[in-house]
Amino acid sequence: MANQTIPTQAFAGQRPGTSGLRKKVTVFMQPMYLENFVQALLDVLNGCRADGPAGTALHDQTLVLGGDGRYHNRLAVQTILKQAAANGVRRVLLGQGGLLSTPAASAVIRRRQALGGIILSASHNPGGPDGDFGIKYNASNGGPANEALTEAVYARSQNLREIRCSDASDIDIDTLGVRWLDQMQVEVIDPVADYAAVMRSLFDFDLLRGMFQRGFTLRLDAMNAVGGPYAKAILENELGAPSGTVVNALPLEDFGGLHPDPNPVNAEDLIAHMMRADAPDYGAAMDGDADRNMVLGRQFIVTPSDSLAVMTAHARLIPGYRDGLLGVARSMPTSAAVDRVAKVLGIPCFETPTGWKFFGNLLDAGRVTLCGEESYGTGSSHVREKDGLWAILFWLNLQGATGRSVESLVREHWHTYGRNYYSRHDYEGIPTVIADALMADLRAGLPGWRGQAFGSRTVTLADDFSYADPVDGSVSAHQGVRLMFDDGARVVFRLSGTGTEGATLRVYLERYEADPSRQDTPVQQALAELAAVAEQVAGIRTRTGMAGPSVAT
Ligand code: G16
Repeated sequence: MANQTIPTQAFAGQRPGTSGLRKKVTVFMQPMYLENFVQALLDVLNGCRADGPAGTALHDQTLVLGGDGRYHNRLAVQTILKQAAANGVRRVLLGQGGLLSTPAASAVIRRRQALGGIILSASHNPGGPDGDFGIKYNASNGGPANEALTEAVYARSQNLREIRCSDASDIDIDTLGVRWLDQMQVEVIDPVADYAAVMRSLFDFDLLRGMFQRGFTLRLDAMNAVGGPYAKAILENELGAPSGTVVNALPLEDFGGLHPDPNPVNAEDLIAHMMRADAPDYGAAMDGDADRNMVLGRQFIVTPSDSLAVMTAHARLIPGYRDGLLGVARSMPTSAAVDRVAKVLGIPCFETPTGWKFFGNLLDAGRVTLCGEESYGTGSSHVREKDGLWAILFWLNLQGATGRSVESLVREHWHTYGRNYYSRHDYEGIPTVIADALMADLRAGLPGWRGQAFGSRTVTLADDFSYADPVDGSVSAHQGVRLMFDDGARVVFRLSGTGTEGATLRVYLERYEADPSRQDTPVQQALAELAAVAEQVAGIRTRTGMAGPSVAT
């Protein structure tokens, strides 16, 4: 078989966002669209500059490849394999059937000491021919590539004139074992094995087995996504949870029409089960690529920010964290609930921009052990991605170790540390020009807000969040407009970096309540005043014509 050199032209807009390049499937299916991005990536990994000649750095390297199984995944895998072969990659470790959850890909990269991995996923975005597709690169630490690398790939993509691709036939990606694509070795691996080994090293599997033996009940909704096989293998096959504990467990190319985003809006079936009088003890869900999680108790929903705080407070009860935590990190829009725990524990707490990639340096430098985000993501130093099933097992282990329910763990937490009422309001599908103008006006108005009163609250800080990475010194500016008030409340505005249609404005609302007798107000009611401030400051309804947020979680 021969390597072909095929002329191409650059596509505009191939700049990776919060987590890789995400576009409509129809965009990715344009001839050469995927190929261009992959060539740009392989060129950069091969040591090329934006417009320099091809290098050879990949010739003795291993890459990991797999995705969440959404529509276009299998085709993309074959294309990428042929491009990798023609660009001199020595070996590819491929998840069987082209499947690897995002945290499992991270685990494989780390355990097998690969150069990095290509992950095919648009995460929680809907799939199918009319849905979304995505591709991202994770580096040798197992974590999302940093901005320097993604910018280099973008620059290269804009200068691309040709791609290199093998004209070999498609290979069998469904049978475990080693095969060859030209000079490149492809090893089709069990997508679960490495990941399961990591979980075994962190949690008390005997304790968990005993819980299920004694009749503990769990409903885990895998949302017809890639997490299903992982959850079945670990919970049902290894820990003895009854068959049927994991529902929607078969990964489907269109997620069975579900929106695989584990939040109270999109996981409505799980919420309905957990609100019933005969609800299971514990409920949980994962997203399209199994890196997000939502945890619930009977008639009780845990917010991601509270989840991170509770996990931090009790981490020593989990075998993998019995020596304590080095520190914790949260993204800026995530509530400050975990900050209070870190203070009591006497450990550092870092505030980073949105995007898991910002946690990588802190984890690599040994400055933090747990990380979390308001967007239903929690993780630890065991991999370099957020990890849905890990978080679900952590909460299971926590319930087993304390003998307490999810609700009682959270309520006790509020009692001890106070409650950070928290909500995110999303305004989806706004025309980009309107969203950009709204943010530009907010930024322009920043100097005038300090000292301004809104009802009983006064603004003490108004800024556009900027992050200086404490490890490598790199600065990421314009990460979100913040209004902080004298009572600790805040309103944050930013545009999503993961959408594929128009713009999504995210408004994050938070206020603190120390008094246990006032910790039971419905969340939207508790935050109504702050929502009104956000509207007053940004004029969202007038500008967008929307009567309210499309999603409030
Ligand atoms: C990605 C990132 C997360 C981020 C989330 C939302 O998650 O990895 O760090 O919090 O997007 O980002 P945005 O607010 O910009 O839409 P995932 O699960 O989509 O990969």
